Amino acid sequence: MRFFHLSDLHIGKHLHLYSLAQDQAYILEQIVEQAKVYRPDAIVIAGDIYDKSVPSAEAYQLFDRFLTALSELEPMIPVFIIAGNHDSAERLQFASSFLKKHQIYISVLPPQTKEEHLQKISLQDEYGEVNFYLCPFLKPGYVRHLFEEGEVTDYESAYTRILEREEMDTEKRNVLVAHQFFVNQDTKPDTCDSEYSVSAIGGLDAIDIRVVSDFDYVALGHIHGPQTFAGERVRYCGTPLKYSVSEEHHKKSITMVSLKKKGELPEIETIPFKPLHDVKRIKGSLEELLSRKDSTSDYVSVTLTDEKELYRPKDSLAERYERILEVTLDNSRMRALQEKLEEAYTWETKKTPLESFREFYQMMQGQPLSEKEEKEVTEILAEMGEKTV
Ligand SMILES: [Mn+2]
Repeated sequence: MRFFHLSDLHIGKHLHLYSLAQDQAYILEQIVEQAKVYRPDAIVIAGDIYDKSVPSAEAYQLFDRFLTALSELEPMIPVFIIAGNHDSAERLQFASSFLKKHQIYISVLPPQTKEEHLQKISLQDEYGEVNFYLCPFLKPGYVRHLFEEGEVTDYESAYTRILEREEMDTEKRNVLVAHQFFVNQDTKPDTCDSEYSVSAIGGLDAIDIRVVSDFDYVALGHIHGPQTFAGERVRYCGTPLKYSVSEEHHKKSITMVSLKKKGELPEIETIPFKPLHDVKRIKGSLEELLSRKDSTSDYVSVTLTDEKELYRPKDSLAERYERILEVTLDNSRMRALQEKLEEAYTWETKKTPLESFREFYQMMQGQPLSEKEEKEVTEILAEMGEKTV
């Protein structure tokens, strides 16, 4: 049996000021095309379908078009979807019973009553049954009421309890679809800038992978760079597109998992995505960057190294580069300014907030604070409860 593992589509996402609608439509079409080529037995999407809990009409249309195209494949390929932390349960659930008729299974909330269980779908292959357990993103508070007091104290205990009550048949092959922050003992996954909400609570959301050690494969979403644990048995497949400049070197792909017979490690293959536009950093003097021959339609983060003052460099760059995300300066002047700023913020310097602000103002404005301004700043700082003398 083989299946596609995808996650973190983040449909509706913008990269800086650019809508990625076209880029996303292009990538979703590739998923459909590759499904035609490889004929997987299932397609798994492990959360963060939409970028926002209230998706735009355009985002809905994109996803709708994608599901429609998948459902038109013959023979039909079942699709398993869970909600991530970016998705709204109600909105993702819309029409889910209708979708089930097209073998599109959507799970948006963990069990809410003692009778409810994780959604489980069983498929067959030559070695027997494979059970797919869909576990949408959960916080301890979502499930605490199902257990005795003190049983659920954190993310890890919540997850352990939720899986235990499934009484899974470990003689059979089992696949978990999940959207959480998993760690391997103390090894955390590599993160990047587009996951701003991941582990924002200082690692309290970490769940050790031994909690999922009974599964034959764990299809994860949440972390945006592809990576594996436990001999490829536990895997983050990553986003289908680069969603931040920090991902410029990521290789985005569809993960194709081949499950063998019970007890054997799954085989992982990656089918690379071809993005409509790449995301990259470029660095050099304005003249160098304007004379370069590389593609002009990619999303670029530009660093200019010119020492001399430039006249509206962004305007000149825009003639050569269609999609500029940001333009920053890296020359001796900026480095000196940066150093001074860092110095001003260093505790060792023991500067009072007012002294630091005075220096900052001088640096930015090229003149000292007037008496009146200094008085106002002093008052504001006092209000903030800071020591200003
Ligand atoms: Mn995500």
